[in-house]
Amino acid sequence: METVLVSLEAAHLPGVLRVTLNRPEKLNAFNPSVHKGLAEAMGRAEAEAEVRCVLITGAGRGFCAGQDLTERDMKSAAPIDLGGGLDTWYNPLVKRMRALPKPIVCAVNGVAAGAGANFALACDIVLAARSASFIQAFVKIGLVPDCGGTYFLPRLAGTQRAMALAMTGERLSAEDAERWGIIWKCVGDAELQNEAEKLAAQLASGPTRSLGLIKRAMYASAGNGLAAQLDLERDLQREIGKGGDYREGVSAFLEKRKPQFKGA
Ligand code: T3D
Repeated sequence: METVLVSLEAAHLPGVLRVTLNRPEKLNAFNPSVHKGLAEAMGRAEAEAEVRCVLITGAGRGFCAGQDLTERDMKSAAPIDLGGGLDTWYNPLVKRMRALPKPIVCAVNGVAAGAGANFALACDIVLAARSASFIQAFVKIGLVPDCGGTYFLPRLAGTQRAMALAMTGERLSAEDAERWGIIWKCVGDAELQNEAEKLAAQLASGPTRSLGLIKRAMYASAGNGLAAQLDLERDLQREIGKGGDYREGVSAFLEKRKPQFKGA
């Protein structure tokens, strides 16, 4: 069984690469096969011009329960090096997601725990079903948050809330995640896939290069002062202003019609 389903449904959702974590019996926990599937999906998103948006979700009742804990050998007394797995899998994945010059939408369909929660937060726009929840489960097994959690959470929720979530491992409902600004929207369970597809389709028919540069500017702001950020905006505006989608956008406005962006 494929542990990650990847499809570019040209007819149904043009331009959207749908990526579904597919180990429902383990709440889609990460194992090497899932990581390989995600690495392949990222490769397609990076290489294929037809892909103009990525939509990530999970099969079954969970989104992702983080690292598959059955993969770890607790019987041996030898020290366990968890840094290797982060170097090989999680860290490159998060870096590639953030560097991808195309939007990534996440539809969190159920519980997102440990690295599964932070994988969701590494996406650009996160929707969640009302019954979904986010758990920084690491502390419950004596670990520290990884997969970018200590970077994303304080920036999204503030240090106090990030600290408490990480230190208690308390479950955060999708409604509270929305209220705290950790995710974009919480929607009814039955509406999640439709809402996520609608958003992904809108982004996939948008000015892709512009969306990629918006992403770059937003993420650069965490490490920049105002002067550097203003300079970056100028540089990006200079670059994007030379593209066809800007001409098309302004022309469509002046001609009172809907723009037909080509992602150029
Ligand atoms: O090791 C490294 O590489 C370091 C990196 C670490 C990154 C991390 O992500 S550490 C955090 C790992 N994740 C967790 O600690 C979460 C563990 N899971 C849970 O706490 C609960 O399952 C949930 C709160 C997520 C959901 O609870 P519930 O009651 O809805 O479901 P359940 O019954 O616990 O789980 C359903 C099945 O999925 C169950 O299998 P079974 O008994 O029906 O055969 C359960 O064992 C399995 N499952 C859930 N999470 C994991 C898992 N199997 C393996 N690994 C999991 N993480």
